[in-house]
Amino acid sequence: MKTFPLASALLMAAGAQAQQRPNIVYIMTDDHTSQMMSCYGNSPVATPNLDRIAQEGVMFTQSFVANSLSGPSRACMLTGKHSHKNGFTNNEHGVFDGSQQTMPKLLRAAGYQTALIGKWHLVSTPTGFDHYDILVGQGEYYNPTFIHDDGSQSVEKGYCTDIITDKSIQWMEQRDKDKPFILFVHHKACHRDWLPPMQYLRAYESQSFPLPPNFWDNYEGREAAAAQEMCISSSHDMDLVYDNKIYRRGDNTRLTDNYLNYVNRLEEPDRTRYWQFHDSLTREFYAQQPTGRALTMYKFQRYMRDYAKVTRSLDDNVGRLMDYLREKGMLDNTLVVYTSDQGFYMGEHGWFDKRFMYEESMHTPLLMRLPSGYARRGRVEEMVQNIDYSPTFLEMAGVEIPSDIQGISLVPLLKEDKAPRQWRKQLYYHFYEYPAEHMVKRHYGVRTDRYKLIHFYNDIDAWELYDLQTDPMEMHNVYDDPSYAKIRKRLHAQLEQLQSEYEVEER
Ligand code: SGN
Ligand code: CA
Repeated sequence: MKTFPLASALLMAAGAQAQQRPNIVYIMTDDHTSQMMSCYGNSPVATPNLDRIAQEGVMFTQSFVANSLSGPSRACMLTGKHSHKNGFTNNEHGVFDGSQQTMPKLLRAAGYQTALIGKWHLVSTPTGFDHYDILVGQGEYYNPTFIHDDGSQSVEKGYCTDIITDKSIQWMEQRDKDKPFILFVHHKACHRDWLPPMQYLRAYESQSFPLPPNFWDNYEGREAAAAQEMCISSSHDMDLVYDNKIYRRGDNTRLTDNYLNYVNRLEEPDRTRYWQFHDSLTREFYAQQPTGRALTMYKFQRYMRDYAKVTRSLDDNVGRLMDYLREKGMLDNTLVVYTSDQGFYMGEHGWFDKRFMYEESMHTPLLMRLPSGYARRGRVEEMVQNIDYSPTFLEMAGVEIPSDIQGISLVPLLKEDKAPRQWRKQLYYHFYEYPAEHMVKRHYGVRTDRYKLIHFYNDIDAWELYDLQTDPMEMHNVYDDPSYAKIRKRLHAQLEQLQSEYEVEER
């Protein structure tokens, strides 16, 4: 084949330029909350590999989701739009419309290789990816089934967090190294029912986890908070067999079959090791037979220990992925993002799960290790939301941000090692999945740096207002407090402004 020197020189230049566009490794967990990350402070478990990303890069302290539930949060991230615009408002009735504009599609059209590995959870077949290898629905912890991009399925041996990391590294190994890429690493961990990896089966068992100060909340003045079904103390909400793994042969709770099906995916000798340990826990439990508050305390400790075991393997695997990028010399030209599809309650208000616009679940961890050319380091205190990820990645890749994207690019926060003078002052939130598991009522609202206004609607009509400065645990609804009348009026106006800006029809 005849080559023309000028044409090949141009092609090489284009290739070199293409390579300069940063790669993006986007690691998103399921339900990993910042209370369980040591870089955020006060965590009862250490996450040294995540801490290292925070030390070498930036840690967002005011990072939030637009809708605190898996599918909706993922749809917001992929489209840069709120739920009412991307159409995926809730897990139970949603099917993501894969024909719409998404950030991976835009990056792909601009020459990026795009790959997705792990939890997808948007029901429809993924679109916009050169390669995908996804879990079925919520996925399984042990020997999980994967759906490959040729439509076939297979059971993969091992623990899901390890497998997702292995597959991510394998994909990076065999990718076209002349092109930039975005890789979505979507873990199942730390989603319910927190089944431990074998190497940490007995870890954290002697550790006693402190109760959050508002664990025994009585929900006074907060009707929707009182009506939820996500209490650690309730045997209906947190199941002793399924969630706490206290099981005697023949025990039959609402979720026993699910529990046994998940555990029985283990093969020998792991299955025997699993049962030896959990049989011993069960014997100890029935020797003590705790009741009332003692039973709740017992369930809390079990919950925290299982979550900690799952988290530790997540941290190990992030370390493994970072080692790969470091060894290959890729870190200088790669944006690494660590986030979750939402936050989670670790006993605050007496709860597990998420959904509410209250801090622990609206907040989501966000760490970034920046490619060269981005000077910001340390804590970033500006308010950001998961609809911002799409425009950020597009801008970093040099792709024009479509005008219908509702999030804003975080590039101005990251370029210089100082905060920009102007930044957004308020965030919009909307949760739709009701009636449904955990029974969190529909609500929407506005959050500013200091206040939060929430409207619970549908089969209820209740407004709540919190002053996060004086009441960071959101225990006192001051909506009807006359001393907040002016602030309340201002927040209503801010909410209306957001609803009109985002073209919310249902108000
Ligand atoms: C499952 C869980 C719920 C959880 C939802 C949504 N129940 O239904 O506890 O709130 O997922 O989670 S389970 O019995 O199946 O474990 S999400 O992160 O996917 O939105
Ligand atoms: Ca989730």
